[in-house]
Amino acid sequence: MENVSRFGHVVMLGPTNAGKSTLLNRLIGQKISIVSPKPQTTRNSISGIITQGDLQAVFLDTPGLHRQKRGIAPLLLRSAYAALGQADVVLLILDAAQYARRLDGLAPDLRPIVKAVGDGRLPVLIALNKADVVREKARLLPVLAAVSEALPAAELFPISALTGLGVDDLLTALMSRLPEGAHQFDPDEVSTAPVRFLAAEIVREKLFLALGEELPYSTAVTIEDWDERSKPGLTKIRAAIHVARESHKPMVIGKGGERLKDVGQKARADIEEMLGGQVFLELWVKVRPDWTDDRAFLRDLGLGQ
Ligand SMILES: Nc1nc2c(ncn2[C@@H]2O[C@H](COP(=O)(O)OP(=O)(O)OP(=O)(O)O)[C@@H](O)[C@H]2O)c(=O)[nH]1
Ligand SMILES: [Mg+2]
Repeated sequence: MENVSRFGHVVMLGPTNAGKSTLLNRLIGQKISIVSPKPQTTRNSISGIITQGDLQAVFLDTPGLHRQKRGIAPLLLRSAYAALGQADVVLLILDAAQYARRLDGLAPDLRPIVKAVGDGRLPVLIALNKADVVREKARLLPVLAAVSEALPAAELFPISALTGLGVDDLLTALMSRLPEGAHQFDPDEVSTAPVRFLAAEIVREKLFLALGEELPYSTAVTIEDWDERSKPGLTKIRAAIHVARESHKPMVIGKGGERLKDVGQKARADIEEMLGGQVFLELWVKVRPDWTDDRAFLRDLGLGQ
């Protein structure tokens, strides 16, 4: 055990869908950040706090680096790079399985990252995630070689955020890179995000999983009402699902309201687990035309200035 107190921010950066949020949840040991197989799931920087004796780290899960120019993608990109301003340690997460199949996808993904963190100012650790899917481990070698050529000072860790493989070693290495400093949170705190925000995120996750390819990107969720007082042990939550067009509304609601009901049931179960109590969750769908261009609303969502 070290005697010196260490504290710092670990910024998790990487291409979209690499498994950043899955890794954050694995590190914290509970679900804080939402996960889906679709790209651009994470929209805000989500914090998770880990305290191990004299060591305390705030992990910031960021929106994936995505080259798309449409919709809110550029905002998400800006927010990911903005998080770097707070970094004491950088954790890059790459989908090793994807590159093991096609190394040619690696260079364009790495270029902006090298530009942002390759100056050697901050310690950089790289998690080559999804190692569980790479059956022939030899396939990882060219990926390792390419990454260490691009970022020679970085330390590499093949891991699986899904199975936990290699994650303990990665965490030990990350915590040992923290600068000296006083802890800023109670040891039992797991996130700086308010539970209301996390609840809205849970609803958004269920929507991402329930909806097709395009629609998730034009939905947003806000908490309209949160009542813990009217009945002890019960939290009544009213959440609005914002869609960009009238025609999206029936798609979210589904035939006979089935889809919305399903989203609501799944979200309620997760929110109950998070709050450790009973939840009554009411969802309603609101049309907010072209909200992805509405700066004031984006600000309310914590996106953009
Ligand atoms: N097989 C496997 N799948 C993984 C692993 N880590 C994450 N995934 C899957 O990869 C998909 C994307 O995971 P996320 O954690 O949402 O990825 P992300 O990097 O946060 O993505 P964005 O928020 O969209 O940038 C999900 O379907 C995860 O279940 C892993 O180690 N192995
Ligand atoms: Mg994510």
